Amino acid sequence: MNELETLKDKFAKTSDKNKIALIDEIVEKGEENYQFLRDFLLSNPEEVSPLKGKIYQVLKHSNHPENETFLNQHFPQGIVQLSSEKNIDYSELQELLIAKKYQEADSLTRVKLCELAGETAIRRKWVYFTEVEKFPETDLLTIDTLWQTYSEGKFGYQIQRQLWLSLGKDYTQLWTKLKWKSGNKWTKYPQEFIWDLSAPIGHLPLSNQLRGVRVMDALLSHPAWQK
Ligand code: MD9
Repeated sequence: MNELETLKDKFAKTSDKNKIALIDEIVEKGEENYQFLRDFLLSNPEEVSPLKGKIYQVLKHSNHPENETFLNQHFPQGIVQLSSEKNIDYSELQELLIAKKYQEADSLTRVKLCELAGETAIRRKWVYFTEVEKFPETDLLTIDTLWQTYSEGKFGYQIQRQLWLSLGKDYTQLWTKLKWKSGNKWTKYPQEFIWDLSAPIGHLPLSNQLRGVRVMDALLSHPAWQK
C-alpha cells in the first residue's frame, strides 16, 4: 500500500472523531483526493454528521472549481436540512457556520430565538423562559444540528445539555466548564469569549445570564432533546 492508501485505510477503520483529524492530511496528499471527500459526502444521504460538516467546509474553502460545481449541484445551501415549523429561514445561520464565523452565528442564533418566540420578543430583543418552553422541537433541532455539524461536534445546546447532565444539573460547575465564568468572575461579552474551535466544548452558543438561569434551563430541559 502506498502512503495515501494507508491513510484511507486508517480513515475507514477509525471513529468519526479521528476521521475528522485525518481530513486535512488527506487533502495535503494531493488534489485528486477531493474526489474521495466528495464521494463521502454523497454516501448515506439521509445522514448528517460533524464529519460531513467538516468535509463540506474543507471543500467549500478549497478554491477548487470542481468542488464548487459539486457543492452547487448537490448541496447549494449546505448539508443540513433547514426544517422550521414557523417558516423561519435558517440559511444565513448555515452560511455563517459553514464559514466558521462563530461570533456572528452566535448573535444570529439569539435573533432566531426571538423570531421563534414572536413579535414581542423581537421588539424586546431577548426571550422569556416561558416562550422557550413553547419552541417547536423541529426548529430547536435544526439550530442545534447546524451548530453541531459545522463545529466538529463541539458546539450546540445538546453538547451543553450533556455536560450539564454529567454535572448533576449543577449550573455553577457548568459555567466553569463552559468558560462562561472563571473563579467568581463572569466572562465579559463579547471580548472575553472564544470565537473559534479552540474554545472549550459547549462554549457556544451563549445564553446571557444577566436575567438569571431560567432561559438556559428551559433550553437544556426542552423536550426536543429527549429522543
Ligand atoms: C454567557 C451574570 C451573549 C449588562 C449579549 C446579549 C444580546 O442579546 C448588556 C445588556 C444586555 O441586556 C450578551 C451575551 C452575554 N451577555 C450579554 C452572555 C453572557 C453569558 C453569561 C453572562 N452573559 C452573564 C452575565 C451576568 C451579568 C451580565 N452577563 C450582564 C450583561 C449585560 C449585558 C450583557 N450581559 C450582554 Mg452577559 O444585553 O446581544
